[in-house]
Amino acid sequence: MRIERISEILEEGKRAFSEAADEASRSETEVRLLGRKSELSEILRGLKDLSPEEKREFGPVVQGARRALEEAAAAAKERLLVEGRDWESERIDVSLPGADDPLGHLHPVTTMIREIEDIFTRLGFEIAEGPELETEFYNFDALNVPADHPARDMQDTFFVESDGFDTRYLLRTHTSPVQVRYMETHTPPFRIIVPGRVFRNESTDASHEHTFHQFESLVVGETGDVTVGHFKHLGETFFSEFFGRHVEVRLRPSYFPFVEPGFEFDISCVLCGGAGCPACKRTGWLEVGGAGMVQQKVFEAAGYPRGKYQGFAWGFGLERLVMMKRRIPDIRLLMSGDLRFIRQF
Ligand code: YSA
Repeated sequence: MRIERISEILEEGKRAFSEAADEASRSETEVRLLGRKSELSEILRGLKDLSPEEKREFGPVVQGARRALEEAAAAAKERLLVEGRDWESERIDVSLPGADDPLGHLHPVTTMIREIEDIFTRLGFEIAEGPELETEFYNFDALNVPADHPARDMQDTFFVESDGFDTRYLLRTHTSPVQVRYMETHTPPFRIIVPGRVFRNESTDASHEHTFHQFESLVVGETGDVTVGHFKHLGETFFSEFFGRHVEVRLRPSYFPFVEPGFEFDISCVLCGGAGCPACKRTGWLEVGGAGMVQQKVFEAAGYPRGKYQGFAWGFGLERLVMMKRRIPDIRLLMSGDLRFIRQF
């Protein structure tokens, strides 16, 4: 065995690996120089037949040559991988504008609920809520709307099949049932608002939806502490803040079984300032909801003693306020799911 021959194999191998132009020739070189039938493997196998002195002399040289060739083979593989990449197709133009990933945003009704909650929270109100699937008791009976009373027809109701239950379930037609639910667990004085979704079994048009939102307000204190004057003032304060301009409130006598006296609640037209325009049908006023002083029977249904407390409540249609504020001509657009509409907000 000649040391010179091992050096020759090593030199030739290093050159062959560094000159390999593609993976096929690199791999062929690897088999030829390092494979089982290669000269180097043959020499390695022959080491066992040498004398101990010769083993000591040749062993490290042959092993070293093999390691060096394996490293040269790996380096060539790495080099060919890098050279073989199609860098042109992977080029990134960092000066190009970024991809347009559209960001979602809140629905105008949600934005408005938050705005209303903000205003009332600043005025010291608490926000309460109740179930959308309601019992006939809270939606009607507790609000002094007895069974078979014509007042029950004022709101067309989606009743839910309630066989097997003691009570009849329905989709609440207004947020007023939360009044009684809240009072059952709280003692006056308190002031709350109740924003929420309500449902009515009625045909739709530009100002009527079957599913819409109301927000209720309920303020209760000891008898004599809460008056219609407070109520009118609160309405003016809220609507002026909400529309960002001075708004007048007008109360017209009306009937709701759960209040006495009851009112229709009008505000001065926010488009013409009360002068008269098509939006207010030239009256200068816009109707926004119902209101009144809470009926003692409602207090009794909540477990309060008759005559001890006094308070007012109102229920406003939220979509109609959104329509006024955002100048939306048809309520049905809000629930249409039409992105061309929603993206404007
Ligand atoms: C009255 C007195 C109180 O002490 C408390 C609350 C109330 C309001 C009562 N609960 C109620 O629901 N009255 S209402 O049937 O006249 O509805 C109130 C408001 O909801 C309406 O003024 C209107 O703005 C809105 N609304 C009613 N039906 C609607 C609707 N909005 C859109 N689509 C409908 N179908």
